[in-house]
Amino acid sequence: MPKPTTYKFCFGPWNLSEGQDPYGPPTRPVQSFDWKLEQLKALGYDAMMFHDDDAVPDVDNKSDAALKAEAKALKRKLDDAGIVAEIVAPRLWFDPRTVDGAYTSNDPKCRRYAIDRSLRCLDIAAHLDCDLIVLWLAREGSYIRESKNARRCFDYLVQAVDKMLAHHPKMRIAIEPKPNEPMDLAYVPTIGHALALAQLTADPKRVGCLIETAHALLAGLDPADEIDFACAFGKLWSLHLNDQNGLKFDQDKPFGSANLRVAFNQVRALERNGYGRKGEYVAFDVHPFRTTKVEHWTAHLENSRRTFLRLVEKARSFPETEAQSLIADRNYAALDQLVLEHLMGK
Ligand code: XUL
Ligand code: MN
Repeated sequence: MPKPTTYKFCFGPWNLSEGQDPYGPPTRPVQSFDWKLEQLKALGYDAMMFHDDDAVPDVDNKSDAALKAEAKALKRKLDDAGIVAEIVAPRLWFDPRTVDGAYTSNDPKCRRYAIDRSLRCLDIAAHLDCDLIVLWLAREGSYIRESKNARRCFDYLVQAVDKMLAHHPKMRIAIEPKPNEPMDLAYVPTIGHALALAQLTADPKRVGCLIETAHALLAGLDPADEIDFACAFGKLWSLHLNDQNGLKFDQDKPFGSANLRVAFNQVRALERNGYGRKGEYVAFDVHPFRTTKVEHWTAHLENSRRTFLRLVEKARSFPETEAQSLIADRNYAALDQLVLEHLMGK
């Protein structure tokens, strides 16, 4: 029996958000990066995840030398705090040049910008001693199907990933699929799409995936099955646990808060695949509610981690022998109830 995994935890500066939504302004004051890093440390987390411009603000207007100096200063700050940079992700959905997609824009100048920006994201990661880039392909899709040639777009996506692979020989790339929002329909909606795309690239070994609970649920899939699928390929390199109440906007709720059983099954899947044993982190891509008061600002992060660890205990104490005999007897009604009783406890 391998030793049980000791999980390591991560979140990003955007997970201490200020409460703005498409219908209203922030409900909490803006906080500095240093404050966010302090909270992360105080909560006992091990790593921080970054967008390129979380690490180097206004990255497009910085010289390579300035980018290096700022990234190295951040690295020193993280080292002093004993915190690791888990991933860096290019923010390819904000700039006007990404309005019609980044790598898949119809405009070649815009596609060029997206690739150049991604290469700079790789540079930032390298300065932070981090070997994993995450691509959330936010605007790679369309609102109007006829507006883009999807066949060509898949080629553009592969070409963009190939440029990144060539730029840095050690860097790995994890694709974070999401089926919709902001686009109506995304070109890479599921882990199956992400891993199939990886096979078309110049170095499939360096292209894997990141699963986000809410994104899998929005695709109508069970996140636990997505985890097992990705792990069958040895390609689950990062993870955004959260929760989602049905097919709505991306809610980024605390882990387990909408469906504890679905959360339990994700933890079981992580446990049976030994997720974390190669140094992978459990990241919570969760947001405070808009209603959250300043004094409760970090509760969703504390709660998500607590729920995760409670569910690890539940996974490890699951009555496996009893479950196996019910499975052998095809008594799935009793198995169903066994799971519920176990989750409800005494
Ligand atoms: C968007 C999302 C992003 C990515 C990082 O839904 O999950 O925060 O995780 O760019
Ligand atoms: Mn995410």
